[in-house]
Amino acid sequence: MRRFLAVSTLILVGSLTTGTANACVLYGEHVTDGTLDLTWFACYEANAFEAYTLNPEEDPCYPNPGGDGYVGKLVGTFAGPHALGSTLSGDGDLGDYRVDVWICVGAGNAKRGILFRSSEDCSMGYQLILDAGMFTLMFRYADGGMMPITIASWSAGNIPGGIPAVNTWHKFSIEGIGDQFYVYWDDVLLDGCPVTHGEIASGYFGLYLFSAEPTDITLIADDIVASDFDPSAVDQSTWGAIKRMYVR
Ligand SMILES: [Ca+2]
Repeated sequence: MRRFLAVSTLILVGSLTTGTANACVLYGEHVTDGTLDLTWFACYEANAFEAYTLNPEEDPCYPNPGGDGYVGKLVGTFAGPHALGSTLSGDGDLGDYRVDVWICVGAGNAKRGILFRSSEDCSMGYQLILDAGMFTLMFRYADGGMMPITIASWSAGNIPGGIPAVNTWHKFSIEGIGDQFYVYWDDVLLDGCPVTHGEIASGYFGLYLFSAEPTDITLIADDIVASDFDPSAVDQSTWGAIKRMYVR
């Protein structure tokens, strides 16, 4: 019996480590051939997500992880008292899903990150944000008020790989299953996950950019993938425990 269980566990973990047996890509943005693959919309006037080609001579974010040179650029325009940029894609009915986004973290001059289960006007939803100084990662909840509320945060030694260097690419990921949130940095599950929070059940995914400085700012991102999965393949109550077995 014990041997049977061990073999079953191996098969189960094996099927998960191969990655996508139970996952289905819902939306993918790779800026294929230099044009946007998805429809993106702005939360605020003058914000736009646009296709952009990295210049090997001038762009500090070159090369991008996908290697094609084609990325997306979000511009945050200063409109006093701050510069803000947000863009969304997907569907407002998306509930249990995962989003993975590669972001060039920039020069430490702005908050940059991703939106999850966002409302159409970006006033409500969840966020994974790298702070402007790049010392802190924050999982936040926007409740419609002026300031998003930090639910969990990770600083310095608690960020896998440590404080990121300027203009390096990192993978931001959030997976929400009901009120359970698994937050990943470069595919590493962050300490304290899953985080339990039950305020928002569904919404769009997107990008977030903010600076208190009076200057225009940009966010460069690529390979934005939203995926669904079939939790019936594993017992719901042990889904997190099994996933942690194969997380690096
Ligand atoms: Ca690309």
